[in-house]
Amino acid sequence: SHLKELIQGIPKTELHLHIEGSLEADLMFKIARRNNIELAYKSVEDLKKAYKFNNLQEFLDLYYLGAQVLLHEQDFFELTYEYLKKVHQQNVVHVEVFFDPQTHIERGVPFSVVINGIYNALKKGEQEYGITFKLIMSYLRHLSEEAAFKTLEESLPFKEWIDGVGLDSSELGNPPSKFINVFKASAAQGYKLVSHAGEEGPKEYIYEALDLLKVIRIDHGNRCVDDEILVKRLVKEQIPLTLCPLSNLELKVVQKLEDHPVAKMLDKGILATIHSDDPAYFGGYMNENYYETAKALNLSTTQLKQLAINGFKASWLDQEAKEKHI
Ligand code: ES4
Ligand code: ZN
Repeated sequence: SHLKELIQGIPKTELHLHIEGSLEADLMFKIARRNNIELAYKSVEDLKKAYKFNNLQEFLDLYYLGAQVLLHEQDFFELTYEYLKKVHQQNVVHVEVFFDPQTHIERGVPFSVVINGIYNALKKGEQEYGITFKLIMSYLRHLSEEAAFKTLEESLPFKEWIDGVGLDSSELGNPPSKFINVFKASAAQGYKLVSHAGEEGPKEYIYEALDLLKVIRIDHGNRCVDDEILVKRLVKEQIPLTLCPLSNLELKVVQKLEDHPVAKMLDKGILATIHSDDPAYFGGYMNENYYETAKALNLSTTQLKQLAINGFKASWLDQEAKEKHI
């Protein structure tokens, strides 16, 4: 269709992608077999039938289960390289990838195994496809700040490979304020700061991420629309919001895509961008997120191009690289 070709033709950035959330069911089975791990599901079809979520936690339970097949450097490499192969076909030219070290460290997989596999694949993707990248280590907010501090410590031998830190996992009951000290320490190590906020949690968590954690970008941030003063601030400071429409739909953050706030946010002047979060679980990579959102909200060509331009503006590419696309 015309719309699909238009979206395909736009160079895009992926700024909100959990690499563990790009583990497709067939690759999960392949790696499980290789590692002699028994999955709780008989087949790929069986597993995919379980991909029905009423909220964030129901998804996270399955996402952490799936990640248990990842044991060796090769597994993390394959996961990441398969992802890059896929988005190269979608005209994604720059990625900023989250990984969750604690999900793996807690199972006895060393930090070095996780990051070597991911980083080597990102390097290969850059050489083979020209996809530039940044890497963001995300702390799990359902765990303690002390656990996040241990993770920060373990990351330091690899700090030249890590561009920033984030905060993800179960939002309700785990406000940004729980992580003030570890974010401060992370910034002192030269890491850039981002945080999930206002996905399921209230707008107050967006304020906390900005004022207490000092993040430079908000992941999701849907709930800002509840607060005119917050919206004005996001516009004035041009704080990017990395939105994930299909994720929001699958996790019931919105009841239908027609209710998604992205068009209103663009109208207000918010630096909103569209990304895929956990594409293997939510049924779409970048192009599918753009396409379904465009259809539901009747987005214009100008709005679609604006979303992609916003992606470059919101990225951590240097000014010269950004200007080729904005
Ligand atoms: C996540 Cl959709 C979402 N929200 C919060 N944390 C996450 N980790 C992976 N996907
Ligand atoms: Zn996310």
